[in-house]
Amino acid sequence: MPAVDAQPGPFSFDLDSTALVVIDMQRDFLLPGGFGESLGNDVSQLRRTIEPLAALMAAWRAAGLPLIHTREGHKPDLSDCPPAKLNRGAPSMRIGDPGTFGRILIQGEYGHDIVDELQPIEGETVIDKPGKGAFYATELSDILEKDGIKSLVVTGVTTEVCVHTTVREANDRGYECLVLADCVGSYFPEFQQVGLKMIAAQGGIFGWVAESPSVIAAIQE
Ligand code: C5J
Repeated sequence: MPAVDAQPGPFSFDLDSTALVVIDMQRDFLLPGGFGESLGNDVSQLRRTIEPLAALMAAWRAAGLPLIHTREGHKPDLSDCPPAKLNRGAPSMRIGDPGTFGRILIQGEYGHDIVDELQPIEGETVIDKPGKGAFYATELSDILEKDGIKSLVVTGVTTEVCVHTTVREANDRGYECLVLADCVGSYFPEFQQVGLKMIAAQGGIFGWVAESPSVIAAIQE
């Protein structure tokens, strides 16, 4: 069973029951000139994850292991977006409004899709989720159960929002979660730092935190 150096201690995982989850690496969040940047965010804080994540995904695919992508977004008629979510953010820059890359966070729009560098390949699962967590109102639980998955290697954006929510949801459902510090990103450096600390604190209250090169080495052994 491979093991990687992690906080708060080594993380061991079984290659037959571990999936890589790549959360919301979407153009609306990551592209310069897009929705994320238009809200005043520094997208370079997220874009630094692209290169290590591409390397991890290549190694993961080469090892023939399951890879699941998620995309946060809504139907064009917004019927799956509750007012409590829709009414957030700057007026005229809300979900469904026209943005640089199409209607913001709407399924089928250019901005809703995953950045070119990390596009899914044939056979990989893509989960469209209306919430922050990847389990809420999606088929993720069923897919993991069907495939006998027990552990998740969690990556993507943003650390304190959709990554954290998904890890917490996964924890409550009995999954062991390893979060990769170099493959998750926040627009806010302080949230990145504290978000990662919160996962591994108290003996790993939500899971483990490591760096992607140690996972790549472990699966190539
Ligand atoms: C946000 C996400 N930050 N994917 N979404 O609204 O974290």
